[in-house]
Amino acid sequence: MLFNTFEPGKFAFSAESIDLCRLDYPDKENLDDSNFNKEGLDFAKSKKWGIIGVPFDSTSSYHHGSRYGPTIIREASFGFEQYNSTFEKLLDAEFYDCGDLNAVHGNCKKTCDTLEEAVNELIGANIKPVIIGGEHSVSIGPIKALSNLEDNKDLSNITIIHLDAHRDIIDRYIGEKDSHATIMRRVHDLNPKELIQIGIRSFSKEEKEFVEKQENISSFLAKDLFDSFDIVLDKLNSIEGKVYISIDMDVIDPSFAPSVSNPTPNGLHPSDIENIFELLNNNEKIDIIGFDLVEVASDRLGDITAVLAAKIIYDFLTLFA
Ligand SMILES: [Mn+2]
Repeated sequence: MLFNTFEPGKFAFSAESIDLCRLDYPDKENLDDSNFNKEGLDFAKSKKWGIIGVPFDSTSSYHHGSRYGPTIIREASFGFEQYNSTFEKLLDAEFYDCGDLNAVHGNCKKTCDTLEEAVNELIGANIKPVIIGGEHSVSIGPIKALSNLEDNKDLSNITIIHLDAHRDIIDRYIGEKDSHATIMRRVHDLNPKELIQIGIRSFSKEEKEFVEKQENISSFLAKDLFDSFDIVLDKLNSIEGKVYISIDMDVIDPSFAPSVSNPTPNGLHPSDIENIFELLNNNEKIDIIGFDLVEVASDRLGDITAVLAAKIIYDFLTLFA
């Protein structure tokens, strides 16, 4: 990189290059893909993060355009200072931007399988995934990759924190099992320790009934959080162990984040996300092992939803990288 230039193609403040060969594999020649992380390296404690953009929006049911999310969010990241004044901390940790996945447009399954393989490569280098969508269906890629590291090959030791206006937990959407509207059902199929849904305000009767029957789903409706956000913070403070966070940007109120695939009125305030991050950062009983932010749908540089999405990723990396 030339002095006094910048690379808008990568997330601001990311390391200049990623050389997987030089990262600390324990013994690259003798890796058993399924369990090498249990020996030598404690993946859950790793502070290394790698960004993968996923420009895919083929199953979006309303506004298209989330395929441009990775591009406009990265561009927006250059609006921030390296000193994060929200948390009074420099974003000076080394993290990587690996670029965008080669999405297979029109094929959700192939795209998610490709992403799972890409995340496996990151995990192999002890790097945790930060996924920038793209539509919400892509979350299954990193979540499957992480579940395969577990003894049971499922999520029984992993808590999923899901911020969204929608439950996304119907079994099939217009007949399709793999869709941005079914993603949390596919996650639930992997037997999470707990699925914590926050900011919910749009769902079918069938989804409501399904959730009520499950012992491992906790639900916080947006309307219940307007009186007291502390109920969700108390819940997050009580969790232990490994945690994956998935943020659908439509969890935020459309007055702050209008450019999403399915805008839904009466949502969260941007500072609610800051408060959640701060609380999770103070919870010493948890290890965050993966993060995604999805559903920003706009092709316009400087879009305010992209700016807010970039701020959320910037905050996340400031605290957890
Ligand atoms: Mn949603």
